[in-house]
Amino acid sequence: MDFYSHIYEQDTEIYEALVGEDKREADGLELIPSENYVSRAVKEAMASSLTNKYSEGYPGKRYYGGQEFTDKVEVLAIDRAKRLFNAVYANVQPLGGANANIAMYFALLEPGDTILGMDLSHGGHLTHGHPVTYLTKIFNFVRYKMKDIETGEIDYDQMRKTAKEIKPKIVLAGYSAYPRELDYAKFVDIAREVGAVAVMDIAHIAGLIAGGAAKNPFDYGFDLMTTTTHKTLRGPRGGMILTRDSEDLAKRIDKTLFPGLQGGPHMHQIAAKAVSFKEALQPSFKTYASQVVANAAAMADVYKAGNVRMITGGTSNHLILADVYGSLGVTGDEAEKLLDEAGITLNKNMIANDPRRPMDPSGIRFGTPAMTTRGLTEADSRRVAELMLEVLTKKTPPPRAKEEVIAIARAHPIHERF
Ligand code: DSN
Repeated sequence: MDFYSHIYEQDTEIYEALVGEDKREADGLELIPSENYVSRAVKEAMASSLTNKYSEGYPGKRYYGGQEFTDKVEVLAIDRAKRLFNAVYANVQPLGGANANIAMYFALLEPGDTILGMDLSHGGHLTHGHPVTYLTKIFNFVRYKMKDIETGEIDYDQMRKTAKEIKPKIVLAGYSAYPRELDYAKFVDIAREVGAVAVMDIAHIAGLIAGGAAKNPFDYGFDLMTTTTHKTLRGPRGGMILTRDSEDLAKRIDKTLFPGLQGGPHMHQIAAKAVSFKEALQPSFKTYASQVVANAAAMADVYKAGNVRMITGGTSNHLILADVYGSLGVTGDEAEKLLDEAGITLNKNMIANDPRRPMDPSGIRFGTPAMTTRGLTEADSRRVAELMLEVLTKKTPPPRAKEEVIAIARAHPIHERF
């Protein structure tokens, strides 16, 4: 436990919590689709001296001295991000995905302007206009939905009709609980027809895009993308904004983020982003990204064979949304707790048109980014899915389920590969 030797000396309570979390991660199977395991190199950058430094501004234009190394770090992060996503501009300072989306709205809109985004209950994100967010006090969000929950097809005709009526300034694609690819060309067509900026929130699938296992929305004409860096992209917790070709948009984003919204950038986090982007530029990351998708498909096969309803009928990306209440009579909350007891972590989730409540919905959401990092393949993924269904069907996790989970986890150490 060398990594924590100083914490051990001076703060036993935090030391115990850190060691406990390390053990939980090592011995459990992490299926929350927005989580991953960073490399040791990314962790080292997060723990570096750059956490001490204030660097308000941007490379070459800072408000504080001593920026010789911070500038180097931020320029490298920006260059690598641009290469990963074929972008002309990247701002790597957003502290998280929500911050990136908030900056994007303030850069592109005036108060009262309208955004057309995906409904949360159909897969969208809180920051895409859910009424509980303060964003809805400032901007006018109108939401689109799926036409067919069983296939995941978006109602593009209705979207076009709505867009013509409400004249949004932003047509927003992207999601946090949608298992299919979107028809990007249709989004861009609709945005162009009404003079809106086409924005895609790629937070969940950034790693799949970077690794070539999902389409790049920039190839279809999207103007701007926001993302987190810690999900499929496997970097540190954080956010980022990218543009395809507009210098003007880029300048507006820079100014809005700082000094408009944030203070000093977290330079240790930016160094860690740079390290993870270099990892994602390697050929091995392509193998990783396609394995994430193959593993999710293998799990969906088992759910399908077990007659468990999946929203959109399965998956084309890294995540699955299963209607466990409708199919197995166990609520999302019960399922989350039962699986937790067996050492499998995932999250309860509302499904489209859910008759239940957010704290105890009908669904569970799970995915493969973290377990694929550990080296699990399709056969392991099928076995994990079978174990999940066994636990959910019996409604009491048999002790051997937890033993098997621990055995699978220990056979695939988190940092064996990098
Ligand atoms: N919390 C993230 C997720 O789990 O998808 C989104 O913000």
